[in-house]
Amino acid sequence: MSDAPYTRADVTPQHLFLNRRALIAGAAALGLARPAFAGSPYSTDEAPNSFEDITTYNNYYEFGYDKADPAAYAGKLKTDPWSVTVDGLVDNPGTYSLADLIAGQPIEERIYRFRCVEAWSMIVPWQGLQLSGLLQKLGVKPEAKYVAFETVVRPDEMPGITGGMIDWPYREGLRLDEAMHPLTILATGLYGKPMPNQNGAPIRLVVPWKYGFKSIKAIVRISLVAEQPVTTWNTLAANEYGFYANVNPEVDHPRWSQASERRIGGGLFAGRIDTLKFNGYGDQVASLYAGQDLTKDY
Ligand SMILES: Nc1nc2c(c(=O)[nH]1)N[C@H]1C(S)=C(S)[C@@H](COP(=O)(O)O)O[C@H]1N2
Ligand SMILES: [Mo]
Repeated sequence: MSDAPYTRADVTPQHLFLNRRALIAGAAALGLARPAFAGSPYSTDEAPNSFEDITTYNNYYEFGYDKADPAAYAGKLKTDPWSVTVDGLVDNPGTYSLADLIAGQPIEERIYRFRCVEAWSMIVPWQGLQLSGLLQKLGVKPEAKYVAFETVVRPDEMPGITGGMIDWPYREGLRLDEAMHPLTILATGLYGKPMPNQNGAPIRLVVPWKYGFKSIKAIVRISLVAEQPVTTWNTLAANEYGFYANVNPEVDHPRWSQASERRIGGGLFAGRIDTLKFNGYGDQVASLYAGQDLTKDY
């Protein structure tokens, strides 16, 4: 496995970044190994943030509220062995080892924009599997309308768990059509490496058209349910964090504008950039919300 296409990204300022295809072609011309994962039509051509940016500026409140806390403390989390319980309205419920759970599901690279509700963003080269394939394998019953997820709770390994305002586990959920959308992945790594603990090892959700808080980390439970599930940020402040949480520059957070965002790692020449509706994935996902008022279903 080679990290060749990324080595340059790690050291090259974004404004000088050669496009990815040129880098891959360049690597091939130099006789370097080909990248481990084939490109995907779902990936953006934008320059990925550096591995450093992606793994040192994190939100993962189980390890503390500061952006640097997850990188400092998440190493304590034991991610192997790992099992995931699948329950609810599903043909094949059970507690699966991670390997058994994802067996047979193709792992692809997906380079996605990632936009936090706090108005910062990054470009992340994930690798993972489409949630749709896993749900098909598990057999979703017709009565199921939503998918609910839970993060592991291990107070001994997660110093942020004690005290604080959150009723652990961290919980998230998607409507079934959102979960089945091909852009929705369960990510098992980034930059061609296993998922760093601070980014949600060993398996986390990534839903690129939604605010980052929907992309729940360190998943240990996947439940197929009939009703809209209770989710962490929506429970904490429903007027600030909706269940849908689609990236939307037209609907401000009550305490700040969502019209623009700060691209992390942009360096000297970076200013704020405009936030795109559905984080730029509108062509693919806007039809999921036809007929919904997104100022109410924020
Ligand atoms: N379990 C858990 N998952 C979580 C969070 C968290 O605090 N706990 N934070 C969310 C938020 S607010 C964001 S922006 C992303 C950050 O992902 P990253 O650290 O990989 O960039 O994770 C999301 N998933
Ligand atoms: Mo976030």
